Amino acid sequence: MSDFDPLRDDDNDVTVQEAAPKLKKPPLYKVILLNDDFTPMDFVINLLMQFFAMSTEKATQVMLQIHTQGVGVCGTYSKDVAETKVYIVNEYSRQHQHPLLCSMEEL
Ligand code: TYC
Repeated sequence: MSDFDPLRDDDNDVTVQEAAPKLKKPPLYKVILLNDDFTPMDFVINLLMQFFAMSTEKATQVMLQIHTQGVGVCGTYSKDVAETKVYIVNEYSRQHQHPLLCSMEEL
């Protein structure tokens, strides 16, 4: 004879509530450019247009903001994309013998 009875309530009326799934949004990162005294303004403007898809006007505005404030934001991305942007911008600047520094910060 089988013990299995689908109608038997043998949990002593304990209700188990499932935990809500803990899904956190992945963090975002700001890619930033730092000012220096040597990198030409035109180089920075062209770099912002080429790697951050900015218009001439936007790139000029961001470059001037970095020039006057010391730092400026190029864009906000997932960690992988931000790391790649930082890498290619720093490589590109080194290839052109400019000391321009690109970095990233968690939002
Ligand atoms: N300060 C530089 C100059 O006067 C221009 C510059 C702007 C350099 C932005 C870096 O991230 C930078 N030529």
